[in-house]
Amino acid sequence: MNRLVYFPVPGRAEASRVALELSGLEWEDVEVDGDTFGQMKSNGDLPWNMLPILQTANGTIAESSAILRYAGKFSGLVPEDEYEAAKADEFIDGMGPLARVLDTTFGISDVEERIALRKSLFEVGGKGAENLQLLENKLGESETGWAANTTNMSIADLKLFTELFALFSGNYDGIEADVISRYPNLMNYHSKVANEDRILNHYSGISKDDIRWTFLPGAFS
Ligand SMILES: N[C@@H](CCC(=O)N[C@@H](CS)C(=O)NCC(=O)O)C(=O)O
Repeated sequence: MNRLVYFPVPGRAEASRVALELSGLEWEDVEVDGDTFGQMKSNGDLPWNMLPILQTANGTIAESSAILRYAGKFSGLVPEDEYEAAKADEFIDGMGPLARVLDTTFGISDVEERIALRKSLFEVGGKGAENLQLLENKLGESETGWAANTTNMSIADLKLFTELFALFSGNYDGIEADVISRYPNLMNYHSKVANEDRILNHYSGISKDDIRWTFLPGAFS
């Protein structure tokens, strides 16, 4: 049995959760709190001292993108064409700055200061806005509409869809959902992925009050 261990939020594990669900592998979604994380760390259970990890029969895989690539192979979401597979990998690795965009804000305990910094990140000239514009341009250049211009949906789409839109779930104070409406290609992309059969089915039990509401069709319209 595979065990995906992470905190009880979409974050860096959600793309792998979706890939595992589509893979046909037996797996368990193990959601832990900070105390359990601390114990796992001191027990030496975390290869790079961070979550997520995937515990498999062969051993533990760390790093969210490595887990996604592994699960993606079982779910048919790694392109068979080597060039397309490399472009999907490029996209995943290129998303690093977006994944880290809020890092400087987590340590700020003053709520107003934290909110002000987060808002500024997504205003013109901010790092967040720069990242969104880069993604907006990349989606505009994609002939297939998939993130890495692959023939079919790939692991790059799982990563982009889950990590980008989860930023606007309300889980991070100061980041407002209406920011997304400034980016028409991101809006179209949201609709394309949210309405893709496997994604639609995966989130069919999710309500609008759930932290995963950002993955539902029409979430940002
Ligand atoms: N590059 C790693 C980053 C993982 C990461 O930043 N994990 C965070 C949670 S999102 C963590 O474990 N934080 C706890 C800590 O650093 O003490 C990945 O993509 O898996």
